[in-house]
Amino acid sequence: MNKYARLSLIAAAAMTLAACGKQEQPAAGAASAPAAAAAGGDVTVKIGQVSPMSGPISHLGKDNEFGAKLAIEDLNAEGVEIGGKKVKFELVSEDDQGDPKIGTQVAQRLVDAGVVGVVGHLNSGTTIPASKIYSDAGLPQISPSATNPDYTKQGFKTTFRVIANDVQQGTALGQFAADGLKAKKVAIIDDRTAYGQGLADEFEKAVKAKGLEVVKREFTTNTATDFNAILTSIKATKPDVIFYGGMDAQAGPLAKQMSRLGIKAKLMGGDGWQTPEFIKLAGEAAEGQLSSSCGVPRDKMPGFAAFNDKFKAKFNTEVQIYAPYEYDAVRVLVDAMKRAKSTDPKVYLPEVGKTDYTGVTGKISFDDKGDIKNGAVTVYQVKNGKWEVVSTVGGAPAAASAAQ
Ligand code: ABU
Repeated sequence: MNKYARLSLIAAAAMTLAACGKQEQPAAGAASAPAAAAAGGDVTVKIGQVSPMSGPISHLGKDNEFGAKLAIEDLNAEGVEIGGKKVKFELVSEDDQGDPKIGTQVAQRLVDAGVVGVVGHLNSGTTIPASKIYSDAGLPQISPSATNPDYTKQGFKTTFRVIANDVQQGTALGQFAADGLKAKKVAIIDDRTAYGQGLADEFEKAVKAKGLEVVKREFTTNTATDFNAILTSIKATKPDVIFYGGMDAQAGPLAKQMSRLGIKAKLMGGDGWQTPEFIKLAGEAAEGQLSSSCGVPRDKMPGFAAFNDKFKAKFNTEVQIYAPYEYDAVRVLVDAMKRAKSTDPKVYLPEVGKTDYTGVTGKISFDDKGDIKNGAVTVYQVKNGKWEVVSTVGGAPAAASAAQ
């Protein structure tokens, strides 16, 4: 084939592509979506989501992914127009296994895949290292669940979260241990992750500020299942409260083993185990235990009832914890694209910081670091096999009452 014949073939191929009327959003830093749209037809825009969809907390990773899937499905059903062109959203989902190293690998994969924004990761321990990769690529990142304060303290313009952080959560829990439970002595265990250790540190500061005695500080790992040695040494110190900074996969067996050892102290912790899975894993030992979530109670969320109905119908399972926040995080990205009239991350990133959006979980706006403004923390207790609201701090009017 001569040079002119080859050129004709290339030109014909290019015309065929244009006639298809559908173009993929280019990778970050490449031509913008409106430029693609100007060539004619709809634009397909990729949004990334990352969570641990395998391993001990895969139930939470899938919960996050389901939230994102629902948001993408709703947006596509509604029909979104950005910069005068119809946009179809596509979810690119990655499993980071809750491992910081894999977290950075999949973050790079999402950048290479040409996503225009990322919702995730789930764990603080993966979210923080991955955030450098997204920042370098200029991609907005919204975590629906990572609560370690360091995530938004790095000076990146790309980091956001739609829930309260662990300074707020640890302080609320510490104050509740002192004022709500009237505890005098506490023991603290954490799983040595960025989240578990960070939250335990904040809790320790808060209880010490209230004059409580920390009788023991122990640690385990986020894959451990046997806590008997730790609990036996703690039992001798007779604490009123044992605080566990970590996830439900450990908190469930921990509660069970406390019960078997005859430990009467209340088990307390944060959002990592304020889940139906904790109750399933702990069985009868869940009764009376307390943990918090970083948000208002579900009956105070403007869109939870409708979201919950859709979620159950589509996925045939109950919401664990972060799915509604994940849903909102996807919609916050798209809301910013609409206001910027562009799906190009360079163009719409500044609009993410100016968000003023009411979603399923409530009102979302960000401070200058990317933390949610007026984030709430709600303390729950297991009563008759179900999580019941005990009190809420911030975000919504407080409704404090002491747990029994
Ligand atoms: N916020 C609890 C679970 C996720 C994390 O921060 O590691």
